[in-house]
Amino acid sequence: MAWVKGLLEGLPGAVGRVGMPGPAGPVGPKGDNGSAGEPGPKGDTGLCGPPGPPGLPGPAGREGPSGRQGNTGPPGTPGLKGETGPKGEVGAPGMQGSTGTRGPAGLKGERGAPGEHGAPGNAGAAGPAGATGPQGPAGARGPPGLKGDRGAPGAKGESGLPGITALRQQVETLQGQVTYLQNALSQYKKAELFPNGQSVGEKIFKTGGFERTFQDAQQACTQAGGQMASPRSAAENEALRQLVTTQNKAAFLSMTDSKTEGKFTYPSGEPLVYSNWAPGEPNNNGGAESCVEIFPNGKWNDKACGERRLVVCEF
Ligand code: MAN
Ligand code: CA
Ligand code: CA
Repeated sequence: MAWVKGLLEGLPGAVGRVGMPGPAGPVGPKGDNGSAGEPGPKGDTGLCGPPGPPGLPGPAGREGPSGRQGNTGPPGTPGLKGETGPKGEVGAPGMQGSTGTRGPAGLKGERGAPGEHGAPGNAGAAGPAGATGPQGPAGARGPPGLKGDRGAPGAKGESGLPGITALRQQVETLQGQVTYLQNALSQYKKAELFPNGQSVGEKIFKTGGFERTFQDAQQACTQAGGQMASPRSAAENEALRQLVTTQNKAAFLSMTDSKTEGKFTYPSGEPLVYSNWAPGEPNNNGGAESCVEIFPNGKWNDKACGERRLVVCEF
């Protein structure tokens, strides 16, 4: 034992200083292989392979459009002459004939009344010369003169009054003419009102079918001899509604409150005698609504006059 030896040989001195490191040892043995690394990136695409065999034929395409129409063929031979048409309608009774020619001269007139008293005869020739006496008294009244010549014949007298039979004939003719005109008028009215007009009472509403500002609409109606639509009753409003519904466009009416805000009047200045405002109207929306439109439902709305609305006139 070292310490035992130490005890026997005396106390050891102090520990000396640490010596210099020794020289590097020999190269150690080769270590174990490390673990496998991450796989590398994918390689580039290879070259294109050879083309495959051709595919099967596809189904037939859709039928093409039909070709263009051929040219017009040559005209056919003229047809046979048509049958004679039916007899025409009976014509209207003729108008009254013109005045007849002057009648023959009248019978000779009655003998005329005696003529006027003849003028006094001329003074007689002077008597034989004698002593000049005083002038005598006036002589007696002379005898009546000779009868005057017969007067010229009088002008022809007026023809007598027509007989009652002739009058009956004239009335009958006039009745026929009136009936004819009534039927013709009713036919023309129907044709005229289809499809842009409506007749109600003695009034006719007619639309031009176009839209205009109030001012232009007013001009169009007055120029045509009418005025803008002014329904003055429920019946007139209903007739107008039907017209507006057919056109499916709101139309302007003639009335405005341009003169006094809130007081609508006809063009004559007369206040409304009938109205059919929509709920809440007139509201003078935006402080600038002086005209009136009627909707296809027949209700009215005050509206700016500068808008364009269907033109409907009344006659
Ligand atoms: C709304 C309402 C009407 C008005 C119009 C204007 O429909 O206020 O009263 O006239 O707007 O376009
Ligand atoms: Ca107004
Ligand atoms: Ca309004």
